[in-house]
Parts: sequence; C-alpha cells; structure tokens
Amino acid sequence: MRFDILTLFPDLFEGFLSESILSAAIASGRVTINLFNIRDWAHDRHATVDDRPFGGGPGMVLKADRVVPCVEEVQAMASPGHLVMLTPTGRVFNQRAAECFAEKQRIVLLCGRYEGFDQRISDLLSPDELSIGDFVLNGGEVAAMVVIESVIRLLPGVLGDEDSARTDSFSSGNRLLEEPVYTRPREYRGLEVPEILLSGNHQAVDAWRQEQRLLRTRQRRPDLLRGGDPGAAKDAGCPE
Ligand code: 6GU
Repeated sequence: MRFDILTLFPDLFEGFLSESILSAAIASGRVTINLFNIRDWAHDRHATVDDRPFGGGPGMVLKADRVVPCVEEVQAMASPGHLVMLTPTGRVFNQRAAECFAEKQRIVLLCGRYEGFDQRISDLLSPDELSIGDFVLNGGEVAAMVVIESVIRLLPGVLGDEDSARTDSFSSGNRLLEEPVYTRPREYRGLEVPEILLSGNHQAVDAWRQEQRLLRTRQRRPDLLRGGDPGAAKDAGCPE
C-alpha cells in the first residue's frame, strides 16, 4: 500500500514513521510512504503558500494555485490514489473508514494549516474531506498520522498477533469497549486482580470478559449500544 503525504511540515512525520511497527511495515515493503512539501510548488521569490481571506477575517488561507498543481503532479506519479483532505469540517473518521482504506492501493493525504483551504481546492479535486473529531488542531498532520496508523495496523502481516486488530473495540465484528486487563503482580497497593482471572476456567473467564465489555460500554459509551443515533454527526464510513 502506498501513502503520499502533502504537507508544509514534512519533518513532523520523521519520528512517527520511525516507530517500530510502522518502520517494520515500511522495511518489509508492505507500505510505502512518500512525503511532499507543498511549498515546493510555490515558485515565487518568497515561496508563498497562503494569503489573506477575501472579505476579511482572521488567519490565512492556503492558496488553490499552489495546492491544486501539487496534488495533480503527485497523483500523476502513479495510478491516482484516493484523495483525502484533512480538515475539521470533514466527515468524522472511524474504524469503518479505516477498514475501507486498508483495501485501497494508494491514498494521498492532503494536510492543511492556517484558517483553511481555498474552497476551490475542494471544488476542483473533490477530495474525501475527513476530520478526526470535534476539536481543533493546528493542522492536518497529526490527523494524517491517525489515519495512517489506524490503516496500516489492519494490513496483513503488520501486527505480530493476527487477530489483535480484528478484536479491537469498534472493529466491524465488535461494537463494545474492551474489558479491563491485568498482569503481575497479583496484588498492587492493596488492589487485587479479579479472582476469576486466576481460576484457570477459560469459559468463566470469557463470560466475565464479555460481561465487563457490556458494563463498560453501558457506562461510558451507551451510544454504541443504541446502534447509531440517527441525529448524530455524519461519520466517514466507506467512501464510494
Ligand atoms: Cl483533520 N484538521 C484540523 N486542523 N483539526 C482537526 C482535524 C483535522 N480533525 C479534528 N480537528
């Protein structure tokens, strides 16, 4: 799978991409990641990528005449990828969208900064506009890392334990939060590991775990048990 990242801050990705699971996925050839600096498409003397918004107001706007040629040239380097624009005004990314993205050959991630992208970038390129939640970041880079990490860990051979990704909370077959887990020591600061986990009775352990998942979900995320609130925000799901 190939990712192309278009950003004004390619250096932000260095530490992220050198993390062990990601760098192993890259080293094994399962994943290729290319970084492009949008500023390289600014050919004026000051390498301008942004400008003041028409109509006034705070902040700066990313210029269409820098971003559009950048996306077009990067897309033309190979069979065009699924174009994702990271923006707080997009549909909300979720595990279902990650599962869909994991089926794709190539994803192109466009990261913005400042007040936003000139609207004509979306009008011309029709990207899949994605947000990672209802909070504001300084730019799309951290959101792009969220997308990349959640997708790569679903690719075959990337995680050591094959079914650890499939049993995750929010994966297609599982709409419950995960149960509490414990490891040694059996007692820490007066807190004991639940007796049932030490019983050696696998059936009883499985039953306890399932009950804990339900309890936790009912307490913390009752929305997950209602199976989707019709009034809720539009989430990303599967694009086309
Ligand atoms: Cl994708 N970008 C920015 N700037 N802020 C966000 C976001 C994206 N998702 C949530 N907040």
